[in-house]
Amino acid sequence: MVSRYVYGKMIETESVLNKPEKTEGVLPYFKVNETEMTFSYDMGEKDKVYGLGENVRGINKRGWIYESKCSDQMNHHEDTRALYAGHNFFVVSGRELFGIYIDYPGILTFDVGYTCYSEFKITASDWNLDVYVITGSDIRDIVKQFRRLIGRSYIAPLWGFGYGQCRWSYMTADEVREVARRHRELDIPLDSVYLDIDYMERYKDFTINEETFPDFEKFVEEMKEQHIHLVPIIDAGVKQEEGYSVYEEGLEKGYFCTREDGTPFVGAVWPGKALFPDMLNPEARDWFGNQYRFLLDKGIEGFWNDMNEPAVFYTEESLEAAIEEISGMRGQNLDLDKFWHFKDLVQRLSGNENDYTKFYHNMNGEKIRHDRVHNLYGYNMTRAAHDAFERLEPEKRILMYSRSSFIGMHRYGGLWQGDNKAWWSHLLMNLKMMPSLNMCGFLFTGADIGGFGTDSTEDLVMRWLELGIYTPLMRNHAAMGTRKHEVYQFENTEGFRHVIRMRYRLIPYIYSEYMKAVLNDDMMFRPLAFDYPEDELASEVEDQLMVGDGMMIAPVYTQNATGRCVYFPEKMKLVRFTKEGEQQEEIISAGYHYIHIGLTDVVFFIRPDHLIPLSSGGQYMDEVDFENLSFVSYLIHGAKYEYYHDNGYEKDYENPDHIRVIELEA
Ligand code: MIG
Repeated sequence: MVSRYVYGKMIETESVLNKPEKTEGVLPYFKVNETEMTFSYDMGEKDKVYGLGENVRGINKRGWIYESKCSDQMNHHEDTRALYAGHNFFVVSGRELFGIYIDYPGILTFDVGYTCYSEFKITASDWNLDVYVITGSDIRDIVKQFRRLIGRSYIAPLWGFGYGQCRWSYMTADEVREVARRHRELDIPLDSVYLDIDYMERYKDFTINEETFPDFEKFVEEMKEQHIHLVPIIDAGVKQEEGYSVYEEGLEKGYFCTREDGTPFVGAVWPGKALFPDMLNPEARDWFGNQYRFLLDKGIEGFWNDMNEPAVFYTEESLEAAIEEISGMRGQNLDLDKFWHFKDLVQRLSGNENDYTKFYHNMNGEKIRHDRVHNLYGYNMTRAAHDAFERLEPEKRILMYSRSSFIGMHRYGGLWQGDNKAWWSHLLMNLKMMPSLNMCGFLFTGADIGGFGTDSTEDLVMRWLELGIYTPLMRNHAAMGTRKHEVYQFENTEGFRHVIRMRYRLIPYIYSEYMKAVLNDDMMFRPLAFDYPEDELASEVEDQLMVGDGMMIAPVYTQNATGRCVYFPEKMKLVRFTKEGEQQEEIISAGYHYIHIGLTDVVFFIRPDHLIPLSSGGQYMDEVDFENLSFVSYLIHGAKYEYYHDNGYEKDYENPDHIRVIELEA
């Protein structure tokens, strides 16, 4: 059951499509304090809190304080409060069971037993919000009801599920060709190579550097002949440069965010000074979306939207003020406090909250200061792209995912989990984030495999791929200046070939489970707690997941480990695929077991009376045969599997012919 409680008058976010009538009366569960603008809930000793989408820390969110404040977080750690998203949905499970969604475009704080272990306190920045309370028979049921409110999740094209290689600093078309060549030569499957900001001319959106990427259209075609898709990045900020048509046109039409006095707001990002398209103005959004045509016309079929929190490195005045203050320090004896302040002056320039109070949106004629609607920006950039794809390429599924997001954006694209590090802890974080993102409707997601911001190692890339083979988005990515970690940079070619090939063998299952999750408003990745609610040990497992209907995974996330402890909430079958081509199976009883998982082993577990369909693989998705399947199964009485398969490109998702029931007898 869903009830909607209304406080003040919310600025419309359009995250909820099917709004129920507002409920009169007192909000259940949470105490409301209008003057403090807070909601608080008394948590029982054993209460757990799930959800909040993209955030650091546990599957159970209790014990930390999180903020919904979309931020460019190049250096996030366990103590980071806000990542790139505003995902204000959670479920409390314990003495009581309920879900809450706070529909609110501004900054929110979720103190989940951080200040006081027994109190869950939510603080808003102004008192104009809608609160949805959802009750149901279990967590999954609550999630489904929530998802029904917010509408169906984005569906990616089949090739988007293939392995993708990215690196910030592929400087020329030849470097990109090299990635493709190495993969094909070594028989390591590949479906896409990403183009980071280096393909553009001076970081200008919707331009191509003709010197380094000559004859782009032909290049796209040449790659497609090898069944490889190029996926360019699009940044939120538009370079301020005379003669640059996107800038000039946007300026002339008044489509950029403005200062209070109506002049355009200028902030600095990659290209230096840039203007920010007013993604909240429907006309400007249409206009920005139409710009993608430049690349669609060149044969591009997928994009990733970056810097759309929006990230602002600095503004002219903030930079000026900082320089001014720093100049005043010249010749001074800087003691500790002053020195820290000096460092802060520069560090605080980027993503500065003050800058977010300096510009305005035109929302259907109403002038609204950015900080009040901050979390809607990336969402609406991606919506701009999506709506344009619907107009320009209505028949096609276009790959689209974004860095920043808000609930509602899940209808328009997926997301990647932002600038992680080549840390083992971030491999685990990738796993933990999958279910909370699924709760919020984000099904097409994954993290930068191998780690983005620091030097990676061969074993970390291998282990990360062993998780990545299950995540809908499977992309290896690294930052400029870090050690190269394309899989062919390392010695263990056979191991990498095997692990990535397993993705293509597993894809009939992964794709089928993804599509069913989308079409049934369900979760593809679930904590064990959701499937085994009566099992107290299962409810504490934070490093294993249920994937789809019949599978459990337990990736290795410790360096030099050759196995790990795995909790089995019930008897399951272990399946191990070795790089030598062996398939080993073993029945494991319920409880804790140490499971050997060699560096290149792909291991997963099947629940009783379930089956996993497998293909024979392929070098790219279009080579995979989804008809002639083999199965791994654990049969006691027999298994029945709903296999979803469409051609991966058309949009007739609901066609009943896409579902077939596969039955195996014991
Ligand atoms: O602040 O385009 O998250 O994936 O490689 C850096 C360069 C800007 C941030 C993205 C990252 C991308 C990088 N971008």
